[in-house]
Amino acid sequence: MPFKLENAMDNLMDVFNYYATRDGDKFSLSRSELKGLLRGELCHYLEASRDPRMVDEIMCDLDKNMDGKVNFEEFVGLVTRLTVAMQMKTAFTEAKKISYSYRT
Ligand SMILES: [Ca+2]
Repeated sequence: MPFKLENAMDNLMDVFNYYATRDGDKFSLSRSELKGLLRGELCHYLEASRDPRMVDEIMCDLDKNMDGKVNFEEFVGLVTRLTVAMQMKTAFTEAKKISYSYRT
């Protein structure tokens, strides 16, 4: 039986490690590593990931300890917020479908 949540956690760590080990410090994402991760992994869920000007803004937003890098904890904050937003969007879409089906 697959353990979906554990698999999701493993995937989260794998994705972070894949991009974080591209240059220097393997425990955090530099600006260019974050840019690669946003473009490579979040282009459908985060429209701003396609706009190079937004990378700096996203970086500043994520970099809570203000060291100019995004560590795993800061990265997970982004994933958490996006996951909640996607869940809410899905729930809203489903509610609209139900509401529409009552009207017809
Ligand atoms: Ca940081």
